[in-house]
Amino acid sequence: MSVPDLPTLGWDEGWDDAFAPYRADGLTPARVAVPHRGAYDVLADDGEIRAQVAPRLRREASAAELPVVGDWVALAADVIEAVLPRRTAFVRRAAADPGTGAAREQVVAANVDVVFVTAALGQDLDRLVLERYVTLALQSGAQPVLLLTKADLEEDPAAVAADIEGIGDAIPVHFVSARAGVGLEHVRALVPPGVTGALLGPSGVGKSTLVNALVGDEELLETGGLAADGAGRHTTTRRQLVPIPGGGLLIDNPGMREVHLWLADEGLEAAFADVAELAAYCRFADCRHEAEPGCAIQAALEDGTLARDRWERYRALERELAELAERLEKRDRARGRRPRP
Ligand SMILES: Nc1nc2c(ncn2[C@@H]2O[C@H](COP(=O)(O)OP(=O)(O)OP(=O)(O)O)[C@@H](O)[C@H]2O)c(=O)[nH]1
Ligand SMILES: [Mg+2]
Ligand SMILES: [Zn+2]
Repeated sequence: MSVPDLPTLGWDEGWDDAFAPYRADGLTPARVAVPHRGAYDVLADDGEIRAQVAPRLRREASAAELPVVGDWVALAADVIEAVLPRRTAFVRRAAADPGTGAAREQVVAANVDVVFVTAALGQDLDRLVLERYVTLALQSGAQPVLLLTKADLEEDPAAVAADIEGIGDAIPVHFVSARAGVGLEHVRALVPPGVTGALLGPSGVGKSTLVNALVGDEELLETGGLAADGAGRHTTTRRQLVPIPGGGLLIDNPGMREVHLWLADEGLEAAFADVAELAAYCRFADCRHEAEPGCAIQAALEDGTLARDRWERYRALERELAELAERLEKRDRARGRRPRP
């Protein structure tokens, strides 16, 4: 793989400013492309390097501060001495620390500009799941785009488009087929040189196949078929940043099953900004939006300002988040009681 120059990798004046102190120390910038166990493939001005984290950084950094795919790092030869502050980050909620009980966060990808929320056509789309992914994308700070794959399997794209209208407050929607070579230009246009995109979505929707099509190498990333029962299996097992010839970068992710684990309240509010705004007008600050007098949500449902199915989806997500929080809390309590080694 030929390594693009730093600007194509996303380096700009802002990064340059952030890097000034490291440059003064004689360090050079590089971008993390593939995290391995105990090592990282990083892309630098002079090519791809297998780098290690400096023992001092490993000692002093919290888990969330260690390099992840997409991070800009400061290198001394093949040693990562520092991670530049992230512009955007996908944060995954992990189980709380059994010792302190503090909530732990795991950053899985950094400095992503555009998140392609992917779903496959030719089967029913699950609005709720798509909304979850969009919520997650918003939460990371990246711009979400809905990417409907396997367009060659869909007879009525217009009906599908109508079906998913309004998800996440009107984010862009594109249809692609890696197999038929359709719609690839939309992805290319959204990921020009210097821009980083990430593909997010369930297993088997064709994320890796799409990256291969954009790179023009069918064998670059491993792709797989769905199991006969349609359950899908994970073909991709690690995150990886791939330069697109003539364009920017795409991060291929393993398909995610437990999307809900990634959700946080702020993401929910961002995806349902209209609901949050309405709720601010309820007479009681702790309004449950059921039968309270002066409930702005109920009023909006009655006069049609708020669609009932949108409200129901919001409620379902909210319930799910509450259940998740409860489950995590229970698990953490159970772990907290276990004697520590
Ligand atoms: N009909 C059709 N099939 C496709 C298309 N793109 C991918 N596929 C097929 O879908 C299956 C899954 O593709 P992958 O690219 O491995 O899917 P993935 O999203 O990367 O899956 P994970 O790595 O498990 O998350 C493969 O059998 C592909 O050949 C397409 O545009 N049309
Ligand atoms: Mg894959
Ligand atoms: Zn209310």
